[in-house]
Amino acid sequence: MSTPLEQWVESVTRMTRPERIVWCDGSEQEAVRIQQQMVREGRTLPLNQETYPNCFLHRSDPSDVARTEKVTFICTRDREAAGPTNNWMAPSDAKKILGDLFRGSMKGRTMYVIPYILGPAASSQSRLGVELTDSAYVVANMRIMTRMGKVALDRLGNSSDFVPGLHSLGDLNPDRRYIAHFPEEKTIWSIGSGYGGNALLGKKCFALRIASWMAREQCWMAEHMLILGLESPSGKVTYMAAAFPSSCGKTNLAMMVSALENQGYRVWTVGDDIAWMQVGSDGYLRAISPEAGFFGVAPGTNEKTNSNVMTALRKNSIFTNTALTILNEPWWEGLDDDSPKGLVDWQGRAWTPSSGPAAHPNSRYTVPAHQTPSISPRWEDPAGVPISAFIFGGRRARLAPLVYEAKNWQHGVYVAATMASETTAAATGAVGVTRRDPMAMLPFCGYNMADYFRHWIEMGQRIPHPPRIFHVNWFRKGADGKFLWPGYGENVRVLKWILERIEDKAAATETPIGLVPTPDALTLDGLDVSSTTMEQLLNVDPSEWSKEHADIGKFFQEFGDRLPDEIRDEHARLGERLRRAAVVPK
Ligand code: SAT
Ligand code: MN
Repeated sequence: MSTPLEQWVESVTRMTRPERIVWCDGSEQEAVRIQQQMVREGRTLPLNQETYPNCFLHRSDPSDVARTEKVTFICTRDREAAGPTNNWMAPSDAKKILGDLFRGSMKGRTMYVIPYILGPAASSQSRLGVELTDSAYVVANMRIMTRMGKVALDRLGNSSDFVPGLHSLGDLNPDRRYIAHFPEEKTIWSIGSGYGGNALLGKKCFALRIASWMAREQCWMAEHMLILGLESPSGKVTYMAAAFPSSCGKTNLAMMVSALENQGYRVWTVGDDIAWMQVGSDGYLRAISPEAGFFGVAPGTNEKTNSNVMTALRKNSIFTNTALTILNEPWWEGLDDDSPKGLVDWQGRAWTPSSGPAAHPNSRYTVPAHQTPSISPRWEDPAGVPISAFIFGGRRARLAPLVYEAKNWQHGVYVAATMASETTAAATGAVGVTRRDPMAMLPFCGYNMADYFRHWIEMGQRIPHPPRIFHVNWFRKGADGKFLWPGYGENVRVLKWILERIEDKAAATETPIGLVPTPDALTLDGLDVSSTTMEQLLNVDPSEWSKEHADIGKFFQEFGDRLPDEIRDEHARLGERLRRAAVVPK
């Protein structure tokens, strides 16, 4: 009798016709074989084995360098279940279109069977997936990003309780690229891309799109959030989870070297991208990171912005689409002040200053989490860590203050549902355009976002000790176009205020949008930011916010009647507060 997994592998084999099948066991010997295979295929190079032992540089196809949201589909029987913010296809149409592309797609290739666990191996919050892929690069990345191989197969046994994900490079033609999710069947089909979130099916496809659907069914939460612990001078660690759109500094925040370390404030990393949370027996929301590694943006990463990851990525790491120095080391813009001589760009061509960035703006490193000096001793705690605060944020050159607190859970859900950010290179499309990105989940929510808001409202009633909700903006600019806040390690000052709000120790002023720190509530000693700059950073301008309010109203119209009344009420209340603020002279 074959197991459900064996039966599925057999049916995919019949469709895709691989020349050979390799069941991944996760061993060291297997890792070496996969690396050799990648090098043979010609797109991967070993890096300097003295300074970057066991590290590789991979150059993806130049047309395949970021997630492609246009060809990412949620395939539910009822179109409304996917909602207005997702691309939708009927499951039968998707199976037909993608099935035609998958037919024979692995001829002459190896198909790898990758069983994996999302979350700590011993945690009941963890889930199983199996990815079938014809890409050795995907295997090498999944090995870092998940608990993969024998450990997963042992946990699975004869069970059918896993998320099957089928992936093939196809012919890498963007016209024949599709990433299709079947949440009702908990299945993923992806063809035509070998890059990041399109191809590592455990990441955004399962851990967010499929998991968000499962989480609604089973009363938990799958969120696009980093998880960090803030240690205070007493040694107590308070955990916070924070959502920002891709490429807005989640990894750097999660691994921050605190500017207040000499005062006893230190940051511990639990996860940098995704949080799975359920209500614990103690009444707190308990979070695990489903991932075992970090797939971070390389450009801008350096000793100052993230020294922890700089230490971590000196071994056992994969670099994708970075530049290469004559010393055979990876390089990217922002790594150091000058570009070294003799650089080769991300496409393998000799680089000159006139040829544009040497590293692709969305170039990445894949690094094992445990190599990070800031990794929390509890990062694999099977019970998860208790979350005391949610932090939402985006890139807003104007409008949003450095930090503010929502009045309560329901208002916090409104704040998160209305967040917006200027777009980055993490997805294909225009960069720098303001787009509304609720909970940073717009590209990752596997169902109708109006229902997702409802799920959030309902979770608030289920959590006896719900996290307090905050909004931050590290990216506000002055009239001269320069950032007002230094960011990075200095952001701990904002985390400290958040901690003190949780402990009822910090002062705040009520504004129409929420609670903003009083001028002296933030710890600013040792920081070179003038009081006028702080005023600008914390300023809430009712007339600008009135425009924002109108814009939010337009965004909500998309959801029609499905938008929860609670969100509608919060929107009306904000409008009312802004109107009052506009007529009352200061
Ligand atoms: O390409 S990924 O989705 O893995 C990274 C990102 O966009 O955040
Ligand atoms: Mn992300």
